[in-house]
Amino acid sequence: MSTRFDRIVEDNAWCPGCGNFSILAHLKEALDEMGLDPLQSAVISGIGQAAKTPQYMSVNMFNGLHGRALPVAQGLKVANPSLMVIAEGGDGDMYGEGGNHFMAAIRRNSDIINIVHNNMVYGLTKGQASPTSERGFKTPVQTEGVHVEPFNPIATAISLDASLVIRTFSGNKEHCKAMLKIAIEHKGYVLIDIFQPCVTFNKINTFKWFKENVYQLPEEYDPTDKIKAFEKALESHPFPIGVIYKSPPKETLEKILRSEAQMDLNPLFSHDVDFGKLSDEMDKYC
Ligand SMILES: Cc1ncc(C[n+]2csc(CCOP(=O)(O)OP(=O)(O)O)c2C)c(N)n1
Ligand code: SF4
Ligand SMILES: [Mg+2]
Repeated sequence: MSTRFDRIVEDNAWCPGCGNFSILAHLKEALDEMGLDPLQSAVISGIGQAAKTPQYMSVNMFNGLHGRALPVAQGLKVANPSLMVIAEGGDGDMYGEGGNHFMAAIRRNSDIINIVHNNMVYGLTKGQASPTSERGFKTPVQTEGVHVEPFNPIATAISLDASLVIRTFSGNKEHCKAMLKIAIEHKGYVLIDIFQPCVTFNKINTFKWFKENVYQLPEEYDPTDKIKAFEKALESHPFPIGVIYKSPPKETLEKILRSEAQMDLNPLFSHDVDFGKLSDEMDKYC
């Protein structure tokens, strides 16, 4: 299916069969079907295989340092709240190198969508353990297997009262697209952790493994019940997928900062500039 977010790319660096292809396709279709304008959308990423996603889309993009997508995405949203802003990357990028930014972004509640391709491994650097690698996972570096329990992003996000917390699986097109649409629609910070097989460096958590180790939350599940959400976050093998937690409504970072500065939510470039005042200010530094 073609979308307005498609970009013709001669060289795609992903391995054939990688789950990243599905996430890219689901995201482009979700954005297109929701009528979003590529010129009014931005995808910000760091480093890694997942972080290459915006390079394969027709969209405003910024590809920065490893683990540093979230601060850029939040700054962009504050400067131009009319943009739809996505911060996208892998489990290493967002939960490891960018772990501090992950926690800060949840607390700040900027209206951004934080998409994490969770393949439980460092793909780009050839298969070392990531924060979400399971205990016992053997790699060329962790030759005797990972010694610690995996980081739980869902429980962490709930504990910090994230505005919306979602988990889905790249191999379930219908579910993944539906969850991406809910995430895009939501006002406030959204974590959408997407299980994604890395066919080259993770021979344990394969497409088949994920399929057998996830189950969909039933329709009657209430994501506003924080205690129940915590219980769900702690479940594993199988892992629940769906909207796991939704916080009570709260103000976004950009709204708070703009109201403190007595500014509306229009982009900075559309504000009138008082050049006389600006000139007076500049003169102070001469
Ligand atoms: C500060 C810093 N540390 C380490 C690296 C090396 N590095 C690049 S990508 C990567 C791992 C990426 O893993 P993940 O974010 O899970 O993405 P994937 O490739 O699995 O999609 C690492 C360790 C780096 N570029 N910068
Ligand atoms: S190394 Fe893994 S994550 Fe990276 S492109 Fe290949 S299959 Fe995908
Ligand atoms: Mg990874």
